Amino acid sequence: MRLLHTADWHAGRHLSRRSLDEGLEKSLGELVDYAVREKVDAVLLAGDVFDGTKPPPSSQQLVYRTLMRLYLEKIPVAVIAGNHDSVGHWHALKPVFELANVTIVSELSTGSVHTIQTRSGPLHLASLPWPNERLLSPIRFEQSDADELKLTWADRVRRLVQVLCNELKPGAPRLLMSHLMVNGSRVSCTERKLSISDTYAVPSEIFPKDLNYVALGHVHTPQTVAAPIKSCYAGCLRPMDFGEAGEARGFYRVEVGVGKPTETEFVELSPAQPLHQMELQRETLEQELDQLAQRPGLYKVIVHLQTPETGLADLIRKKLPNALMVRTLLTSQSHANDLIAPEKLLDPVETFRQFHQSEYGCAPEGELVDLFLSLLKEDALETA
Ligand SMILES: [Mn+2]
Repeated sequence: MRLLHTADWHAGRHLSRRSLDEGLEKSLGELVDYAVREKVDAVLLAGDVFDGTKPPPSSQQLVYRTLMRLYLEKIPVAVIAGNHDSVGHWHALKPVFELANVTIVSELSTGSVHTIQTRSGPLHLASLPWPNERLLSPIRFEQSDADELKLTWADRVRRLVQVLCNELKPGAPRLLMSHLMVNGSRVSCTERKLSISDTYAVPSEIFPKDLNYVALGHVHTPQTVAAPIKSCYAGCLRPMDFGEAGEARGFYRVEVGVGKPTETEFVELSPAQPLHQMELQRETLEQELDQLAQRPGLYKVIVHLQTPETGLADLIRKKLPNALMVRTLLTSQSHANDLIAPEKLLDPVETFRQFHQSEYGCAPEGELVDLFLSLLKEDALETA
């Protein structure tokens, strides 16, 4: 049986106010084309389908159109909610998408075990969406109340995985899909910091050895997790921040069968909106911008300068409209990262002076300080 394991689409994501959905649309198109061409039996979508709990209508349309294309190609889909998704939103969509052979699991439950009928036979799937504490703590296991109260968050996740996987019947491939942080995974720079901390991490030993595969979402770097059974993070479908520039993005092709070792292959997609971080010298700036403007992608431009220059960001954006972020770095700025003494932060004018000094290598002019003071007064009046 051939599966396509994907996760972390983050539809509706913006980078410096630019929507990244254009690149996502192309990647989703390639994903569906691949599923059709390679005769994939089912698609597993392991959470963070949307970037926020109130996704824009255009992003919703993009996701639903993709799911409908898979339905029209007779490829069943299973979806779980991630920490960025709205549990209620997916719950509301459930009855509609059931008609299109899309199985949605948004809430934590000991009963989230489904048999998905595919062209190559049935597939038994246990689903564990993002186990947030509020949804996890009301779940009861077969223990006395007093014992249950002693269970930590990780204990509860472990118990839930056990209970779910015990429900998986034999005779067909048995899988677990979860949106979860597993200890020791290599993280990217775009996951929410708390959600990848040790507080919300579980050891991979909690996955039962008799499963055929664990399809994971949450961590944005695609990887095979060190675990007793084959477990992978599909990673996000395309780069989402300049810190991820150049990292491989795509999905996993997974071959599973009863009594056979599971085989996985990472399928890399070339991003439609590649992200580039460029460090340029002021002397050759114009010339280099002209060249960059010929290449597709979104840019973060860092310019090395001898002296501060007003209007530089406007000049850069005029020549390279895809420069979403512009930073300047003064050659004399050796003390740029010096920390400002905390007591000085109490005086806003002094803080502003220090900021100007570290950012532009010189003290602000009197006129600029006056302007800063008038803005400060305006703000004080507004917030009073
Ligand atoms: Mn994510």
